[in-house]
Amino acid sequence: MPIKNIIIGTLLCIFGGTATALSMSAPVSMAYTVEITGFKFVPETLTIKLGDTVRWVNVDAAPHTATAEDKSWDSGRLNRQQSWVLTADKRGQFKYICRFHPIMKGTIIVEG
Ligand SMILES: [Cu+2]
Repeated sequence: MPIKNIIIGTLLCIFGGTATALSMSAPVSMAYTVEITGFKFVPETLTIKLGDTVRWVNVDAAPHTATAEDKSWDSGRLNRQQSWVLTADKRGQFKYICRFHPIMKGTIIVEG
């Protein structure tokens, strides 16, 4: 094998490795799902990071909402098979309810 090819091969390995390391350390946002089923939010408590998204999907026949107790966000009415996505842009612990059935409670914890 000519020496030139060996050098190019080595360089590709070095840059390939660097690219992998960079992509592993770059922030990756995660997408979570909360299923609304049986008049419950599942999971009831979800811990995520800033920039992550949460999708509420209503699989019940009854309509529901996901509404922050402090009213900072509200899915509005979600009929069966409808969903709504929230992007976490603030740290903290956010309790939420269903406006139609306030006994339904959930918590989203956003860490930095
Ligand atoms: Cu409800």
